[in-house]
Amino acid sequence: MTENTPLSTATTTSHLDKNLEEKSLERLAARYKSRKKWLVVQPVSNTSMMVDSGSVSMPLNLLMVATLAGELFDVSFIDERIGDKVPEDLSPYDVVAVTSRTLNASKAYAIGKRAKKQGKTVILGGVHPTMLQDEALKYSTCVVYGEIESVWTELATDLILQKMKPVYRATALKPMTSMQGPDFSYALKGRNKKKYSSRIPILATKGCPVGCNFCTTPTIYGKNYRYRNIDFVLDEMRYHQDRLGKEKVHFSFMDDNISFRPSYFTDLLEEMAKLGVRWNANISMNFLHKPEIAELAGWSGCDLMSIGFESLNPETLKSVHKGSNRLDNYETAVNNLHRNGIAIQGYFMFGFDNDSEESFQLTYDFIMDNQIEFPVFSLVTPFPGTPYYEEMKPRLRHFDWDKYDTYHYMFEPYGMSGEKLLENFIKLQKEVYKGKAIMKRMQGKPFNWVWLANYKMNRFTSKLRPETYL
Ligand code: B12
Ligand code: SF4
Repeated sequence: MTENTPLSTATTTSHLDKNLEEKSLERLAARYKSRKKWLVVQPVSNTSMMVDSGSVSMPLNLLMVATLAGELFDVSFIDERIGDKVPEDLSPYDVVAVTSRTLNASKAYAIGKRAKKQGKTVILGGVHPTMLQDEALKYSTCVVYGEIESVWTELATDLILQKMKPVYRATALKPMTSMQGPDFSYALKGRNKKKYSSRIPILATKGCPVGCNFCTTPTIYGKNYRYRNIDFVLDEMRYHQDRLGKEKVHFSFMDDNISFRPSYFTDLLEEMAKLGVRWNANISMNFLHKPEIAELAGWSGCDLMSIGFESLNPETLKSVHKGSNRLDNYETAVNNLHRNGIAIQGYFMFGFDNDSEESFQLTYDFIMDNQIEFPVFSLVTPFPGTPYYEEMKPRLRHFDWDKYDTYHYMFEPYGMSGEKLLENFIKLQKEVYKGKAIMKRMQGKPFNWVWLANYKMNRFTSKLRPETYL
C-alpha cells in the first residue's frame, strides 16, 4: 500500500508508486477478469434514539471498506441511516459486505441472511461480528476480525480465487502511517447525501491503552496505539476545505483517544492551526490537568472535547479500570478547557453496582456547577466480548441486541431496583435539559452548534418515558 493518502476523486486515488502487494493483487484480479460487484451496507438500527436518525456522520468504517474494495471491484454504497434502501433483489451483486455494531446487529444479520439465500458472498465486519464470530457466521460467508486494512490482501486474494475462509484475522496490525484515507466520494455521490451531518469524520490515531473493562477497543486492538503520518491527515483536511470552503468545514475526529502520544498530538495541532480548521475529538482526562494541552487545542480551533467522566464514584472508576480518571482532576480538566473556549461533551454512565440514588443528584450538581455544555448519559452496557460482559453475563437480562442501546438496563444493580434506576436516569436527563437548566449551563458560551445540540436534547429528553426501556 502506498504511503500517500488517496482522497476522493479518481485522480487522487490513482497511485504511481503502489507497492508489490498491491500490484500483485491487481494482476491477480486482472487475470481472473470478472470484476466482482460489491454492495456495501451500513444498516440502520431499530432504536428510536437519536444516534441513528436525524443528522448522522458519514460512516468512516464503511468508507474504508468501499475504498479498498473499489480499487479492485465495482462498489455500490448504501447507508440505511439516511434513507438508502437495500434492494430485495440482490442479483446485480456478487458480494454483500455489511458493517455492524451491537445495536444494529439484528438488522445486519437480516441483510446477511437474505443475501446468503440469494447465493451471494456475505462479509460481515465491525465490532459486533468481531466479538461474536460464531453468531455472525450463521448469517455470512466470512467475518473480518477488527480492521479491514490489516487483512485486505488475504481477503481479496481469497475472494478472487473463490477460496474464502470463515474468519479473517490479522496476525499483526498494519502500521497506520502507511494507511490510506477513505475515498469520500462513495458517500458524497449518494442520492441522500444531504442528510449527512456537515461535520466531517476524520481519523488520526487508533487504539487506546487505558483499558476500561467495558470498552471493546482494548479487547480488539490490545494496548496498541497507532497514528497516521500527519501530512496525510492534513491533506485530507485540505481536500475538504477545497471542496466546501474553509469556513464551512468542521472536523470530528473519530479517534478513540486522540492525545495518547502527546508529541504527536502537539505536532498535529500545531500544523492544524496553520490550516485554520475547527474541530472536536475524544480525549481522556489524564491529559487535561495541565493547562498546555487545552491551550494548544483551543488555539488550533478545537471547539468541543468529548470526555468520559463516566462516574463521580471513585469505587466505580476503580472497578471499571478507568485508570485515566482521577476525581480530583475533574474540575481542573473542565476549567482548563473552558478557559480556552472549548465546550465539553461529558459522558456519564449509571447502573453500576456502587450507584445509589444519591449518585444522580451528585452528577446533576457536578454538571450544573461546572457548566458542562453537552452532557450525554448512558446505562452501563456490557457489550459482547468485553471483560465486563464476561463478568456480568450471569446477571444479564437481555441478549436481544436491539436493546443494547445504553438506555435499556441490562442488569439490576445492587443499590436499587431496575425501575428506580430507569426513573432516576430519565429524570436526570429531563432536569439538565430543561430550558432553565440549559440557560444556566450555557450562560456566557458562544452561540454555536452546541446550543443547537442542547435544543435537540431538550426535545428528545422531554419525550423520554422510563417504561419504554424496561
Ligand atoms: C467515534 C465513535 C462514535 C461517534 C461516531 C459514531 C459513528 N457515526 O460512526 C459517536 C460519538 C456519534 C458515537 C456514538 C455512539 N457510540 Co461510539 N464509538 C466511536 C469510536 C470511538 C470510533 C468509531 C470509528 O469510527 N472508528 C474508526 C473506524 C474507521 O474504525 P471502525 O469503526 O472500527 O471500522 C473498522 C473495522 O471495524 C472494520 N470494519 C467495520 N465495518 C466493517 C464492515 C466490513 C464488511 C468489513 C470487512 C470490515 C469492517 O474495518 C473498519 C476500517 O478500519 C468507537 C470505538 C471503536 N474504536 O470502534 C466507539 C463505539 C463504536 N461506540 C460505541 C457506542 C456504545 C456508542 C453509543 C451507543 C454511545 C451512546 N451511549 O450514545 C453511540 C451509538 C452510535 C451508533 N449509532 O452506533 C461502542 C459500540 C459497542 C458495540 N459493541 O456496539 C464502541 C465500540 C465503543 C465501546 N464502548 O466499545 N460513537
Ligand atoms: S478511555 Fe475510552 S477508548 Fe480508552 S479504553 Fe476507556 S472507554 Fe475505551
